[in-house]
Amino acid sequence: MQKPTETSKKNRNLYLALRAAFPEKLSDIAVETEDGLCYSWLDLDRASAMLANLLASLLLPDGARIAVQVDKSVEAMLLYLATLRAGFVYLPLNVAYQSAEIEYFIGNAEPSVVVCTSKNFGWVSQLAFKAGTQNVFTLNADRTGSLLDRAACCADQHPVAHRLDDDLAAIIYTSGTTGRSKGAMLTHANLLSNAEVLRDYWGWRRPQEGADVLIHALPIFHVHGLFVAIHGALLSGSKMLWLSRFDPAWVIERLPRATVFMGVPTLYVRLLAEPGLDRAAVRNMRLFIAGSAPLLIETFTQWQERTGHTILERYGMSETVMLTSNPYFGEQGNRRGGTVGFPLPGVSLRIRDQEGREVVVDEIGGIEVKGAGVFKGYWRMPEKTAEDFTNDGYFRTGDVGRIDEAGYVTIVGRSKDLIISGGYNVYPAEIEGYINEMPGVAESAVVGVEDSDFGEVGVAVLTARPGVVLDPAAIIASLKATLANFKIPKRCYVVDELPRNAMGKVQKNLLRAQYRTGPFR
Ligand code: MLC
Ligand code: AMP
Repeated sequence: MQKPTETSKKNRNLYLALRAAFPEKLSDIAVETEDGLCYSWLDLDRASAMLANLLASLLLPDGARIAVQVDKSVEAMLLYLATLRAGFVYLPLNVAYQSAEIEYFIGNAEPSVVVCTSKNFGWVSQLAFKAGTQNVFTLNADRTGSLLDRAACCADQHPVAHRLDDDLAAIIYTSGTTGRSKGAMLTHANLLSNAEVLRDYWGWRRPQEGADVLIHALPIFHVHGLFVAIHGALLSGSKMLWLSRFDPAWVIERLPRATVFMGVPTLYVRLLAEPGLDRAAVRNMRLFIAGSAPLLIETFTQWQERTGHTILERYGMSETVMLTSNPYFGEQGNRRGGTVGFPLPGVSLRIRDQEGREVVVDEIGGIEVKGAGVFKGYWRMPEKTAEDFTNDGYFRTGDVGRIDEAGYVTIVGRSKDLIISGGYNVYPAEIEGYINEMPGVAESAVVGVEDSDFGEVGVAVLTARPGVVLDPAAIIASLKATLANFKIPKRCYVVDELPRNAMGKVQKNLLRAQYRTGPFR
């Protein structure tokens, strides 16, 4: 065994790096909420210490998972920081998930602590206790709940737990093409290295350099809002104007006081629909960043025309954090609409065809990546992990793209059967699995079709068993009772048969073309 070097033994806890970047004046405001509440940098440090002390007092095993399904709040962010600080593993869950989905995550991740809203405590605690979780706390957006009550009795100083580069910081569940979600294991080094690269690449300004102000309008249970946005602000000592949910009017009201905004394309589409979005509103803005789903060239161009700003599009995923970005600094090149820019420093990105040959300039193939941000593997799924990495250590993203002569990467599609709707991933296999179980259904196919608001939405096409008459509205209602709302197909059709190719495989491309438009039926 190799003897650890001095560097490898150093405390590499991500919180330590974030804390070191706090501004000197800890009494300055770090976060301001939409209802005017202000948190200083000292408040962030003390409150996360109290929560970390609470977690530490529970005597949890090493590597314990802290599963959190709560509404967006500053306290939820503090719980994330506290989890890092105490050295445990943060496991955020979309608030839209319902009981069957939560049961799977809790069963799979076996968290030692579950934090949910008081409204959901009944059913969530039942599932958690059944799965062996010993601690269930509540946390509500109005700062009530047992988590904060208990933390109020804890000390506000906490020594940051010693963690190495390779230790887990978070598990982010991403849906799988087989219908079952996989937990992407991200380490302290994955998250810190990516945050540092983005700080430099996007020119985040420290307070002494004119201070950035970020409008934080994204949910904090995914990579975009939790890591890219929060780490970016904390690592540069920038203030956040914190919105508990995206409301275009709230964003526009805050634009004159802000310098950075991040959003999925739907947020830009909805902002463009607001008459208040004009050059005066964005006069102090430095940077608009988009990602998580393809940004339409129309949105990119309209934004330029309306605001005079060129959106910077970047590309990433839960398993890898951020991979590519259009340039911020002019000397690196222009921001090109329709492209996701260049591989970020430290990211090795290649495109290979189906035979595994690296393609030439402008040729299309599967995107594979390697780099410090690439995750450690899927939680308790070694076979799936092995399947998704090449023999020489590249991660197969499942995205299809090309690189042009100047080095810009363009994503042209996906080899994985995935719908990205308003920045959320929806795996058709999961929805089809539920539909196929419904009485009277013979088979189903869920496909993604264009949508002007969400970019893409799901449409379900199904066939009935002989002699059965199916009601599409009842199918949708039944799905709504089981699955997170964003996964529900927006339209549903019952047909005599699904189109198949010579191999018997359903031809989803034909369904996509056929059901591109049309009423719910
Ligand atoms: C809401 N609805 C959606 C939806 N969001 N339908 C499809 N796709 C979505 N994304 C539906 C609800 O089911 C509901 O339907 C109706 O819209 C209104 O719900 P709502 O909750 O009021 O919606 P709204 O608040 O308007 O939310 C829309 C949104 C939200 C765009 C603000 O979806 C959002 O915040 N998206 C961001 C997702 C994100 O952060 N992705 C990052 C992933 S990280 P009904 O029928 O029930 O009324 C990643 C890696 C990377 O991808 O590169 O960043
Ligand atoms: P997630 O699993 O939620 O992290 O989603 C990751 C996926 O989002 C990627 O594999 C891409 O398919 C998609 N994605 C992220 N950013 C972009 C982008 N800028 N353009 C197109 N697709 C994107």
